[in-house]
Amino acid sequence: MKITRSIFLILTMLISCSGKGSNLSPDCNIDAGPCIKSNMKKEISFGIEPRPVRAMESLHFRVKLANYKNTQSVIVDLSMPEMSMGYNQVPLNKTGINTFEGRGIIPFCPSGKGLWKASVIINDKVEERFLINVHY
Ligand SMILES: [Cu+2]
Repeated sequence: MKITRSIFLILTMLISCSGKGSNLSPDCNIDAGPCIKSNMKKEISFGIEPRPVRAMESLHFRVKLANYKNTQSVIVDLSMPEMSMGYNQVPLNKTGINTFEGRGIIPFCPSGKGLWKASVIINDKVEERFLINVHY
């Protein structure tokens, strides 16, 4: 059932992937380890394994938070800048005091472009965006 859903998700993405893409570039090197962004005293660490990060592989997402209070939910939304890639959100489970983890897949984009945007959504609000390069 879960596999069927994943395949459906990937097919939907392959079909819906359209647009010319953008001239943006990665703002962090996800292959080197977790990326960290901070805003005031709040800090988000975002990591993906295994590295290097590849499309069409089962990926482990890990978000670590510092100075966030009352965190009810953490979701990673995966999209491509200026492209329609369909819905792909990975809900994370709390695995430690400030650690949230989950598994997901980044699909192949027929355009060949590997720039993905991972938005970290905390309590239904986008807190931070990471532009990462994914290998095909
Ligand atoms: Cu795409």
